[in-house]
Amino acid sequence: MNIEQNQIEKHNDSLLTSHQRKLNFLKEEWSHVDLESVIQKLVDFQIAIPSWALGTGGTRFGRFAISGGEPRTIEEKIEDVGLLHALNAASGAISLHIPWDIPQDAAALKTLASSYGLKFDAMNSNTFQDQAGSPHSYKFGSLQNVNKAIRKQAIEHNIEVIKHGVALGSDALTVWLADGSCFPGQLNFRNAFENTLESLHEIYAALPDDWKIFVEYKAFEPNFYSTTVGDWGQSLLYASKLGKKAYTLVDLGHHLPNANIEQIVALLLMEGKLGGFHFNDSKYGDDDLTAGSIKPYQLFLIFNELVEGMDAKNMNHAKDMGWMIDASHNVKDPLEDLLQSVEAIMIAYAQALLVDRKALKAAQDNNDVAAAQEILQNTFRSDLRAVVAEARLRAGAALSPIGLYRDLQCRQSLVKQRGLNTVATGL
Ligand SMILES: [Mn+2]
Repeated sequence: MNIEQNQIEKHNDSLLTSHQRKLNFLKEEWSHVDLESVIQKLVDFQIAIPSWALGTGGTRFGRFAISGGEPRTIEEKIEDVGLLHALNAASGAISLHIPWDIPQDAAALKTLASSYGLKFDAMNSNTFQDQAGSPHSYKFGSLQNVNKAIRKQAIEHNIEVIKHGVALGSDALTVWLADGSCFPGQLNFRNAFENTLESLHEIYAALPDDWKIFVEYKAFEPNFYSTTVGDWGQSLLYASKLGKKAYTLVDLGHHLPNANIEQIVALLLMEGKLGGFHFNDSKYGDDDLTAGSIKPYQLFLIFNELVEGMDAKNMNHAKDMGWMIDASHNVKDPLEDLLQSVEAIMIAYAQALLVDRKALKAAQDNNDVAAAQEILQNTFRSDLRAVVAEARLRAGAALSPIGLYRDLQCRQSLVKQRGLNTVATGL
């Protein structure tokens, strides 16, 4: 379904007085900083939506269709991201997954996406499932496999994904491997690493010059004893050995419990090797919960390092990193959930932009621990929702994206259009 501009304006008009009151308060509170440049950075910041987050996710215990109206095709997935982008003006890209979303007519898809103001973000390959008709199984790994023919099949799949991406105007490939082992003795760690590196070299060689490859790591699951790209150190090893087009990708849910992700981010940025980011939140493991729903302070601390580290390298916050949500939902309307994730990310980003860096540096140089904490918590505890809403307003989107989504009965329209029992391709 399409949202008309006048529907957004009518919605915004109804909330404008209250919004302006909150914004004016913040303008006064933050009169010593350039709030305009913060708002502009928020307008520019875009977070890609993965095609697999638009339908109902599942667990290994089952999958409950919740809301109906799930997108059945890539075209409908693009339409859903277009709907999100119309509501929040911050979801201007879609990330496709092959083979769940094989494009039949790339030119037509590009036209459709740009009609919603969307670009194609990083392409995702899949060697963690066996595909119908494939001669070889990935049961014992893909790029790491002891069998060369299986490695070759996985390499060729990744090269195929690059080709699809080139046709769509994407410029990055994300490789996440389920490869690893479930029991001690199953694998020779060094051989698994070397096989994986050799396979990645072949994929790297097929990358166009202006492309990046992101090597995503994950501590455990589906393998439970070892993972062949298990942590940021292993990912950085691969990325460093591969070359300048290779980067590490941080997925917030892919760490062991209590890992200091903000420190990982700071050091990867220092090395110029942080290329992509997957947002989600978790309580216990790779829970794929809504960004900011469990640990909002951690999300802020991560953004604090992202902003500090990117500024130190003169990087463009909006363009020099692949930002994406990676989540999958079992109990919420996936579109409402994505709106909530984007909002949480924008708030954390806004808070990080407002950290008093000069004062923080002075506190650090003086070992003034209490002052350093005060500085960080001062912005974290400020309610910046009106600043984020102002960015949306200026970009022509809704002051309250979820409010408008519900007022316009978007889900009901999608159910009417697509039916109650549609199932999105993917997980
Ligand atoms: Mn991920």
